Amino acid sequence: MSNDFGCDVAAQVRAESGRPVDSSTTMEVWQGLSRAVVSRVATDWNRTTRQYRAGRMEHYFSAEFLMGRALLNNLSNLGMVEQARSALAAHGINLSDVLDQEPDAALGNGGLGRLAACFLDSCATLDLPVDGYGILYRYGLFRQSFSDGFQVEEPDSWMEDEYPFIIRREEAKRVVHYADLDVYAVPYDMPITGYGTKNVNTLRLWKAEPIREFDYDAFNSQRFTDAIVDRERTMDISRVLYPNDTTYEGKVLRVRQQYFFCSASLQEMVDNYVEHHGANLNGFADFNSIQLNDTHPVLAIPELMRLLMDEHGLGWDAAWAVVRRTFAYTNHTVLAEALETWEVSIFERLFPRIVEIVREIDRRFRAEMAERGLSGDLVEYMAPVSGGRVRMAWIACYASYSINGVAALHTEIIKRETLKPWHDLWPERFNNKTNGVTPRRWLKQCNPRLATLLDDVTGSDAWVRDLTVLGRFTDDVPETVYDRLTEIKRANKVDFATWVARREGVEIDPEAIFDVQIKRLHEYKRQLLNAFYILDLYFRLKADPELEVPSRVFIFGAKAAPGYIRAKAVIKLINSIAELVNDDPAINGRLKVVFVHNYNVSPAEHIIPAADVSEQISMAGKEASGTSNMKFMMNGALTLGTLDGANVEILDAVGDDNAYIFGATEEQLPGLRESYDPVWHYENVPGLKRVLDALVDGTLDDNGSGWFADLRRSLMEGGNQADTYYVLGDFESYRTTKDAMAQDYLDQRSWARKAWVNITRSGRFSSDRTISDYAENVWKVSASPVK
Ligand code: 26W
Repeated sequence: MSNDFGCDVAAQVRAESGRPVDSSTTMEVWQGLSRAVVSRVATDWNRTTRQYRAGRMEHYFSAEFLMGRALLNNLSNLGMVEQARSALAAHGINLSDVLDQEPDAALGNGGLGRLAACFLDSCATLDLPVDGYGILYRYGLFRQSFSDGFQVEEPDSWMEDEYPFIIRREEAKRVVHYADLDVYAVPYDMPITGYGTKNVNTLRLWKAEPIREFDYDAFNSQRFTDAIVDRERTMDISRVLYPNDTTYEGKVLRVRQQYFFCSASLQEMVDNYVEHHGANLNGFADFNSIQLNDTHPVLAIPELMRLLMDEHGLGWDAAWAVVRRTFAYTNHTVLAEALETWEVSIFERLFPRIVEIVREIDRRFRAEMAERGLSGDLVEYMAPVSGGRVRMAWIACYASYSINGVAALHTEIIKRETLKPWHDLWPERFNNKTNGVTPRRWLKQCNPRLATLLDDVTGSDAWVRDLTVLGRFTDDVPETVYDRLTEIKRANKVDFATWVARREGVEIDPEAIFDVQIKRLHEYKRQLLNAFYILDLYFRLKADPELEVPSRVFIFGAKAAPGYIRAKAVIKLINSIAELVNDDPAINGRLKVVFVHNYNVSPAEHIIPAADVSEQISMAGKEASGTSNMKFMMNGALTLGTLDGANVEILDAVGDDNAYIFGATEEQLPGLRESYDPVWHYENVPGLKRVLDALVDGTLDDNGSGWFADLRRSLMEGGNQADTYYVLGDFESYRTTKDAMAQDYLDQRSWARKAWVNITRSGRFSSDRTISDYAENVWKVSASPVK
């Protein structure tokens, strides 16, 4: 290996494998290269940490960080991709083969966890003193495979081999106390590099470990199981990520997890405060603020009260004054079934002191509201504790100085409905922070061809740190740019076709329209609507083989929560449609359906650059923001969507001519629902009857599960209560719009222009914009570049 870095890498690989590089496995090369990268950032990381700790900091508390792969991200941020490539090439090793060895760190369910990861990237890039805090799950989100088209889940042991990007900090461990158990919280730190900066931020993930290795007495008395029970109970705490997004379950282990990382993180923050600013904790909020990523970390509120009062001698009022200036809360969903409330009895069993504090918060809240003259009913509705349950969102609203939604429409809905009484009381606490995504991972790294075009058109790579730069190049670009854009998309589609053939065993034609829906499987996201369109198009083609429609490839990626049967039924349905359509000789490849199994961050990096159509088709009012919509836009896919979440703002950015909007609006829906008759739609909307009947007439096989009949029933039975998410109601509008979109695709030049508008107007959906807004208006932190 020729250069310095090459020598580092070779040394690390040899240390890893005990063999020369040429005789090491690709996995060992990945390990060695990754270690060489960590070694490169060590000094800057340490400097950044020390500098941040002396000043004001923001702390991002999140039960989920969906980080994906780290190696390419770090190489790219450090400007070392080419060095790495040539270092490996000297040994005849291909960099991309090595990158492919890396497991995804899937410590999140979906949007909320990936948002946290994009935010960390932006904070580091903007030199902001922000650290992330979460849990080092031994098992990330389950691995998904299909058996007869049914989803099968397996554990995701992503760290079983060594993982060089996370460093154990033995010396910084803390004790977390439960009524029935004391455990160690051991921090594992991940360096978060930024693009083109020396700052290296930290993601601190806590792992639960037993204080006593095991009970030696029990072991000696031959009671082997007894000897290890407590040990296993402790390890359980950080063992596995709960795979439920959007549906709340009051599992004891989940609340243990939540308290675990909140307590450990706060202990560290308080100790750091004392070290730098002395033992008087009244000034804590001058140097610290905490963003609560949904309600999962809300236990931090009573826990900070406890630390301030019980361990640092503050009285209630002084402690509450600190708390009120420390926390900011982000809401990520309006779905009622996602609101976390815990039985008081669970709290009592785990942490009696926290219950005392929560009850006192409740008592004072009630007194305060009575004094303000609120009605008894309203006070009861808003109370932190009521009907034997603790309500996490209410505690968050009461204690936080800032409450935000994640897209303009979403923020309006939480002000008007979900959190209305809180908005009535304290409108000044509410603000919007429309989500964003990092253009480093979601453009530069995943779509290098497009990145080169943008470098060429704009004359530099400044857009990587300031995506709004692209906005200056929307108009008046030479026509050749559109030709290059078309070629790039085409090349990405060819690459993707190869990837899909290898991974899923399906042949797809790069000439076809690649139409993509990738997100968690949920009824409100309406993958079913998409499936119905495909089935309908199939029947139309069967009925009229001469029908002139552009070839399509429909691509899905989605995991269903293991207990969410109806979501699993949709997966089975799409797989059944794929089986029906893909091999039908009469269709002759004009329609293909691919369900990419085990959808995750790195598959997304292959899929998105190859997409033509971005499906964002949730029932209006239900998708808080969406973030894949932004990733697609950045990569030149056009949105086919409802006026929901951030789609509204995407439409505003690109204009009516450059997006395809359909369906009932959030405003119209309540009126429409009053007289909604799904059966009328079934009988009268062209195509619907044929599609719905195919669920039960033997056209599609659900292997005797009865799931397809249940899907059909859920849409048709129960009067205007049926079809909660208005699938049949929006079908006609969806079909018309999607048909028109496909026709438009045939004019490749005009399509490329639309794609170009989308790319160049995506600047406001960079997470850098979101984070700058949080930093300035909520966190009050400013850039702190290390020298
Ligand atoms: C209690 C179980 C549970 C777990 C996770 C309830 C709710 C959640 C999350 C709030 C679900 C989630 O990921 N929400 C998504 O957040 C994204 C980032 O803000 C948004 O873009 C998505 O629209 C929203 O669904």
